[in-house]
Amino acid sequence: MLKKSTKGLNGVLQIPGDKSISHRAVMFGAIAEGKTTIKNFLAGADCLSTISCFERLGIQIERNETDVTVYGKGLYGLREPQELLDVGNSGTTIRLMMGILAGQNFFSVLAGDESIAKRPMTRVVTPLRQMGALIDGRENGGKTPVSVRGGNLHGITYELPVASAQVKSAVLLAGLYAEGTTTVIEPVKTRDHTERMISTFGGNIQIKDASITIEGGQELRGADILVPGDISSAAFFLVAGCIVPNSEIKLENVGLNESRTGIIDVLRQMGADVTIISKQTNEKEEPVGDLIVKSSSLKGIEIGGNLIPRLIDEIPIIALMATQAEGTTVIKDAKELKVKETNRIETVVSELSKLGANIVATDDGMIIQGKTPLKSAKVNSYGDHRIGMMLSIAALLTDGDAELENPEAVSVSYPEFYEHLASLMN
Ligand code: SPQ
Repeated sequence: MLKKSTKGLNGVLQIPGDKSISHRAVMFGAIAEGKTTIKNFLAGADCLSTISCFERLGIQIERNETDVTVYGKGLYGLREPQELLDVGNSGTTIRLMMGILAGQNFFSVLAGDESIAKRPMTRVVTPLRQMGALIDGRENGGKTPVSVRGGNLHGITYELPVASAQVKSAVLLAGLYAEGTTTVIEPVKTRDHTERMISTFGGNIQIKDASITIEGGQELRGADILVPGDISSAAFFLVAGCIVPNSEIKLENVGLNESRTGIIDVLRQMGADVTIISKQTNEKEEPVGDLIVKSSSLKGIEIGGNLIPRLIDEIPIIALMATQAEGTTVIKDAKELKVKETNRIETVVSELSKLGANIVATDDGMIIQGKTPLKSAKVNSYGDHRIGMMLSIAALLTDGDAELENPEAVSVSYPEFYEHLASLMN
């Protein structure tokens, strides 16, 4: 049962580590020479799947809550796994690992849960085959389970047909194993954590406008990584703070990488009272700051174009925010939502409609009319963590207690979510 908020949300939260960065820290740690330490690692189900896959590839990893040590064995230190590599619910794990496995002179099989079985893999399989990897699977390698027999790769120049950080990262990781140069050209800039991490681990990477180039055969060295709080997790409380009356929330140590801060641009455009109170930037590493958000009057806006990859995972919670804004919000150019953990156009529209929102699906997004009072209903996360968290925030505004089916999905990216929410309601 989800609770309605009566007194507003007030307090300070330390947002757990960034999911994208935690995955990459383990992956680069495994293929670098020597020890990597990771602090503020996200101990969510997705990142734990990444750890268990690398253990199956022969890498020793120690974890004490959010402190992780990876004993890297260099580019060619992984060994053929005896069992299937289970990626759970994690698209990032499977797609980035396919890039690394494409470089290995052995056989491996990857699979995950029901949601992963529906998600498209052709987008990574196509460039990796062009580089020389042998990949097979259901639907000609387009769906899991997929098998990879790697080795003998050569560099390619690849223009991404969709804006995807996962595809870009898979090609760059394979590029580390390829003979010659690998260049990826992005149609629109996507999150750049892989590029930053290649530098942090001592690798050489050139970025010029939309082209990213690396040379094969470079050796990486272990590093000490401090993972910033995940802005995609912070987004739920940023929106909650705006739409629940009498609220003021401080979120500490949130990652503010420009390629992820689209949510802050949208909050500001919609009229939200949000302040960044400190910002440390260490050029190659990840910028971090604290955020304060207060209850706000919001107005509808249009969201599309180059902004979409900078906030793709925040669209479910932005849709909820739009139900509480005056006027129309149009979200477009976001077809990619259809191939996430659920079809997020469908699940956002169906579940918010049950709560009384005025929202319709379009082919590449949704249109929301606000401001609408929300009513209590039985809703479902359908196993999608971001849908579960969005609905739990929506329930703070319903006229009675709402019921959420499959609430445990939130543990994929934010195991402490319900505890954090409850702490703000005291
Ligand atoms: O890892 P997964 O399951 O794909 O997770 C999601 C999420 O909501 O947490 C997407 F459903 O985030 C992706 C994101 O949408 C994480 C990611 C990354 O770490 O590189 C990139 C984005 O996906 P894509 O397909 O645009 O590359």
